[in-house]
Amino acid sequence: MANVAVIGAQWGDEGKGKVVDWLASRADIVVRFQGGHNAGHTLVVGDNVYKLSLLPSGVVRGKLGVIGNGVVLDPEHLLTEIAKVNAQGLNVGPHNLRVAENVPLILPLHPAIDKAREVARGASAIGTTGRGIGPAYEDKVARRAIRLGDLAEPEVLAHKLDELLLHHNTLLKGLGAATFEKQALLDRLLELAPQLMPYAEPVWALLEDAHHAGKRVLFEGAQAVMLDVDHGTYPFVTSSNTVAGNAAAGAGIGPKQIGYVLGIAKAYTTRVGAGPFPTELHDATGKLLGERGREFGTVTGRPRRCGWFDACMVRQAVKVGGIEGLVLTKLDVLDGLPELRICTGYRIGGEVLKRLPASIAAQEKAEPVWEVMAGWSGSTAGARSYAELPAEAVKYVRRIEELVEAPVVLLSTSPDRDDTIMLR
Ligand code: 2SA
Ligand code: MG
Repeated sequence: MANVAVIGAQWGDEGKGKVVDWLASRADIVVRFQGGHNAGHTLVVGDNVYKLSLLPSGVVRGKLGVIGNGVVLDPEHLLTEIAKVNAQGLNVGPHNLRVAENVPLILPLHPAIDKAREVARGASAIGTTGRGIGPAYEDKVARRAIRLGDLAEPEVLAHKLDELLLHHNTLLKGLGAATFEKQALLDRLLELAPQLMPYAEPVWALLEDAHHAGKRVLFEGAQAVMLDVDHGTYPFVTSSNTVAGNAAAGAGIGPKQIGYVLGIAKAYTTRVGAGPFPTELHDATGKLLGERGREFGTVTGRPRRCGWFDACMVRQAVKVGGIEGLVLTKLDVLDGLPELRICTGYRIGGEVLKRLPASIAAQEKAEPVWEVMAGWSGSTAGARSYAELPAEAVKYVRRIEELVEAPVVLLSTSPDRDDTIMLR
């Protein structure tokens, strides 16, 4: 089996956690390459429900978990999340979790700025998770980030904190928020260092060795293509590249080591946070999808906005994300709906487009071009073979494949790992 990268094909929460868990059983190493603890992956294993946001999902299956340099790492959160899953019976520690020594850190000032900015934006707020993801990536690109490896060098760390605070305290003052003190930050980081440093490693070298040893690596994406900082609905995006190409840069491997790119899409669409959403439903059907699909953010508990499947958007995600096959999840949420809609294009100012334009103003004006399909009365929940599906459900899946120009290789019919239909 080739190395696989798993990425979201919509706006996140497509059910990547379950699929990654399913694939992790066939892999040796599971790598996170972007995002941070803004992600929320729910894994159901028997009676246990694990809610992971920073840890690679593979840790639940006893695989080696790796946090790559492309992630932004909140050290406090990392230790808390490890303690939480270990209290649930896992055994996560430096023996099965490795963290890139060059990963940039999220410090308490990052969520402070994230939240203060959101307040300052008022009605035009992005709807971030408030976890400091954006400000931490800004620091990385601005070349002033504190990286994990810096914790081993107290003098360098002190100097870097000076530079960081010069910038951030000015910003925080401007936003009317509380500023941060160098000594307290330094003391805390040095206190955490002995707990964190045993995890630090040149991950690129670990992956190079793994490659030569014939180990199979799974790259676990967070968020999704439409939240990609370049290719998504900018500025209503997260601050990292979520496309499969970033698995290479965010882990320190060559692009050819990503053998296969698997995209995950829900059989309908959801979005949490603000921003354009052409197929959004503001009616009873939208409410029904949210209730049946239990559409609440894993990290923040926010209700997710719901709408019909947008084939035009997923097709675009397939192209820019390099998706070779799709997993369609939560088909059962559509059970019993008399009629289904799929968006095949957008009407924008009298013109029909087969892609979502980059302009946010145009995206907001986009009216879906609908294709209406018959629903099904039977149940697809828990189906484990294609033969168990109603004919209309099969038609719906086949039509999606045609429109998005990628085969549906797996169908997930419940959160349970075994309720998965392999189509190819
Ligand atoms: P941020 O915090 O800077 O990354 O927010 C920027 C935008 O990215 C969206 N975003 C997400 N969308 C869906 N799921 C995410 N993870 C959690 C989950 C979300 C939660 O899996 O449920 O619990 O609320 C996630 N993370 C970031 C975010 O909504 C902004 O639109
Ligand atoms: Mg999620």
